Amino acid sequence: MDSKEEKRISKLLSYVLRHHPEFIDIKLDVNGWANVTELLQKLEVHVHLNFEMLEQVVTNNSKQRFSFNVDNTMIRASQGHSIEVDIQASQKEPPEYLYHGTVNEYIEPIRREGLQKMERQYVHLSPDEKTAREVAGRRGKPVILKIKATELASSGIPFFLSDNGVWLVKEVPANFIIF
Ligand code: HQG
Repeated sequence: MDSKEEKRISKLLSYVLRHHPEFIDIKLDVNGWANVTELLQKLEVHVHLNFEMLEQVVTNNSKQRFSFNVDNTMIRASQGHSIEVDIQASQKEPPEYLYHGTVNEYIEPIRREGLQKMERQYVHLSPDEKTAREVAGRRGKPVILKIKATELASSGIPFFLSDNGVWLVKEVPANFIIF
């Protein structure tokens, strides 16, 4: 399997495990886990995948988007869900600043309403500017916002850290953003 094929499978997994499990008629548990055997079976019409190939996709994934449970019988996306699942990300004190990469056209509404989770379950924040730049690059020319994370946490908003190092928060009011 080449990296192009890995990417295609990764995108399909993201689609199913974060947004549309019903696409292959699979159910995720409350914590977002899918049964691996069932997943492989039900993906069959879209892609021929065995466990070793799935493992390769999970291991090689640049952002470690997916993880297995301890005995490899279940798999889930580590973050990025739009469907309501409890990924049990650990609540953690953030560093003083975190970063969010966006694009110019969203700046005006973000100034008004702050950062909102939009279609997802959380606003995603990056630990460094470089990562934020990559996130924004999906949409266009990056605009990087600096978030006063410690201050926001002190105001009572909990911060969570996903298994793959993405900071998650329900919202960031505009007064905690350095534009
Ligand atoms: C923007 C990818 C208008 C926000 C990435 C963003 C990330 C607002 C977009 C992960 C707004 C939402 C998440 C407001 C926020 N008004 N626009 N009030 N508040 N926005 O995709 O952070 O590759 O849901 O700036 O790497 O871009 O899929 O969030 O541009 O980690 O694994 O609304 O997705 O990961 O877009 O990306 P998204 P995001 P994967």
